[in-house]
Amino acid sequence: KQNSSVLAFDLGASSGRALIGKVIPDENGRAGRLEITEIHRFPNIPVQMGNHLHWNFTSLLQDVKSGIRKAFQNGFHPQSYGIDTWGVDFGLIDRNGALAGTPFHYRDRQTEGMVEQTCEQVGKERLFAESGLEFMPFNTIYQLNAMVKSNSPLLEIADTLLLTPDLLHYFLTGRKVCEFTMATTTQLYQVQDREWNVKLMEELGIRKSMFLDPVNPGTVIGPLTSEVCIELDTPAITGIAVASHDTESAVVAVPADAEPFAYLVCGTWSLLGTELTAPLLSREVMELEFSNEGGAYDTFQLLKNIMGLWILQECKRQWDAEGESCSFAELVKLAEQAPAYTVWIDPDDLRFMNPGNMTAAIAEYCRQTGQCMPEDKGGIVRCILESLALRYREVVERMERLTGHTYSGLHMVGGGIQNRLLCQLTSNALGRPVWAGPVEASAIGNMLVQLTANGIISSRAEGVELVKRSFPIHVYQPEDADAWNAAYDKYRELMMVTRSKT
Ligand code: LFR
Repeated sequence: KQNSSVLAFDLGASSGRALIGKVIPDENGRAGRLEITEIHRFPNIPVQMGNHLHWNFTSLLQDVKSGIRKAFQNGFHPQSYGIDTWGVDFGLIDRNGALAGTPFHYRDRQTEGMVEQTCEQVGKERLFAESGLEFMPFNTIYQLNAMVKSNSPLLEIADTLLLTPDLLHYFLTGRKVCEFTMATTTQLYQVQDREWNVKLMEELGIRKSMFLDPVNPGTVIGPLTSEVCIELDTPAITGIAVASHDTESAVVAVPADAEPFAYLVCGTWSLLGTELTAPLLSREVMELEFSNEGGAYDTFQLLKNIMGLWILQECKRQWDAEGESCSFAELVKLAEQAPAYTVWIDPDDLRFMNPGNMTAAIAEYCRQTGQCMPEDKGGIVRCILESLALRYREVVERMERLTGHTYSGLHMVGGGIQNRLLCQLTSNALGRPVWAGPVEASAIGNMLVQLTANGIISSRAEGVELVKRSFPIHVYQPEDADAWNAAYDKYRELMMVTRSKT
């Protein structure tokens, strides 16, 4: 009997989780349903060390190990495991196989000013045309350029660069790989030719020998090392390189019927996009700030990175620290009662990237744009959620301009859809339905790629059908069309004035 369960690790910027996915056969013995069970959940808290913000990598590795152990302790026998995480970040391995330094967090300040400097060095248009990526300040290229410019000795001793999921796999299996979807988040990868951008690396003084040739999602990495098996007291299950960029794993689990479809992967970040077979590299794509990221099953994802629920998470963190702690559910309740259409921010204004004091950053934005800062928590949360919803509409309309398609609605997946007010406001702002679900999209997409690699399902389409049969979708229908259209016009005007100033 074939083993039809797999273990997925999905590491997000605020927490990580381990889930078992088990395929329940139908009466014909085919994959009928996917049953998921969470076996481990752990916080992911970055650490400020001196002047830099880092991931607590050793603790993340330990939690992944605990997840493997717990899977077996709970009576599951997964055949394989896969890991997906946020993009762009990496660890450096020295020639003895040890980790050199502690991986930087993408919100570390070392990249401030690096987009401008790098574009000056190598040319902005060229950088976009070759990488297909928007100029997010944290992209790997800017982190490495910052290290080059600060003469980081780590770069001298680095033998291999491993992106976060690959770094975790390395310490579990002893094998070094570079997974394709993560490689495309570095901005050092040439999407058209599908190879590392060696010339660009040379021009920036980044050593090409640190980069391994990418492997496709679904590639078997290898079994856990015997040391890890002894430590965990588990069998040597196989590590599989899934679509290890969390956004790409989430896309695999979007239960879409129609093609083409628009999706929003909703978590700390909001990734709004659509699926293509090849990258779109026109000037307009660059100007509208979209990216082409490599996806699973030979796709490219045309998507826009939107600041997302980070802004709310940071306000909450601050209120918690001030002793006024409130759950997300309570905050959303307050927002429901707060007055509508009063004040908005541009969620993608860079001042919201890592301001330390988020409510002060919002207040400052309001002051500079001639708006009144909301008076209470409910008002602030309302402002954030409405601003996101309006921004989503703006980005959907831009995407329609780029692709020439009209999307009949928006699929929302990821943890952020538990915020039902956000889903409803998004539907309202768009004037179209929102189909919300599944919540655990990244973990599910991670499982589907493993199940394909293990021969339990035979295609991506079969995976999508499995998702549709296994997880409920909540439909939101648009409300208050006139009020929202008026709000959108007002928002656009506000953005036009404020963006030209900032
Ligand atoms: C979402 C995500 C985004 C990426 C951001 C930073 O979790 O992976 O796709 O832009 O994190 O890496």
